[in-house]
This record gives sequence, C-alpha cells and structure tokens, in this order.
Amino acid sequence: MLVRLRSRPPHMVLTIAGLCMLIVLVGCSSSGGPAPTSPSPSAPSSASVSEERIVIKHFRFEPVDLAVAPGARVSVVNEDSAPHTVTAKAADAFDTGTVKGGETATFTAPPAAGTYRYVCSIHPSMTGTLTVR
Ligand SMILES: [Cu+2]
Repeated sequence: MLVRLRSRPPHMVLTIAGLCMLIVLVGCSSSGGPAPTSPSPSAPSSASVSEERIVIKHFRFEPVDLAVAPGARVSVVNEDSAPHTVTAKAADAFDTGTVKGGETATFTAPPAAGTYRYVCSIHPSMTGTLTVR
C-alpha cells in the first residue's frame, strides 16, 4: 500500500521525460544561435593598420632602417638574452621600455611623417632608424 502511494502515476513520468526533451532541444538551438560573432572584439580597427617588426639579434636592430606607415604598430622581438630597448632620440616619439631577453614588446609609430632615430638606452651603441611615411 505504501509503495503504491509513493510511485508516480505513468502520465507524470511522461511529462517529466517530455520536459527533459524540451530542455535538451532548447539547449541545442540556443547554443547554435549566437555563434557567428566577431572573434576579436579587442581589435576593432587594427585590420587597416599594418603590422611591422624589428628583431634585435646580436646587439643589432634588424632591419636597421625600417619604414612604416603613420601610427603603425611595431613589434620588437628581442632574440638576445640581454635586455634591450627601442627608444626614440626625439623625446616621447616612442619607447618600448626594457624588453627582456626572449620577449616581445610593441610600440606605436608616430603619426607624423619623418625620420626618427632611436637607440637602445641600455646599450647606446645600438642605433636604428624608423622612417614614417
Ligand atoms: Cu640593448
């Protein structure tokens, strides 16, 4: 008698099963819905800006004279074990700060066209030129 009272009626079980099906279906349709969105919201307008790169190797900048577009993002890859910087001689033009050995930094090229000489502030004999045009 007690067991019969506790057991659920058959229509109740069917309702629960149907509810589970509904949850699965809703879950499937909602996960497929908002999928095709922009993959990188952190870079909205960087596609039009060219990516340039200076490699530091054996205490030398490569290339020693790099021409970039105004406002270009320039990556500085330090392949030495020693730390280096890319520091413009013109105040505030650009400066990576210290880039540790094996690390990469980026800076933004000046918006104004011109020739910008730069040095490694740690090793002043290391010099290079960034041409903006
Ligand atoms: Cu250096």
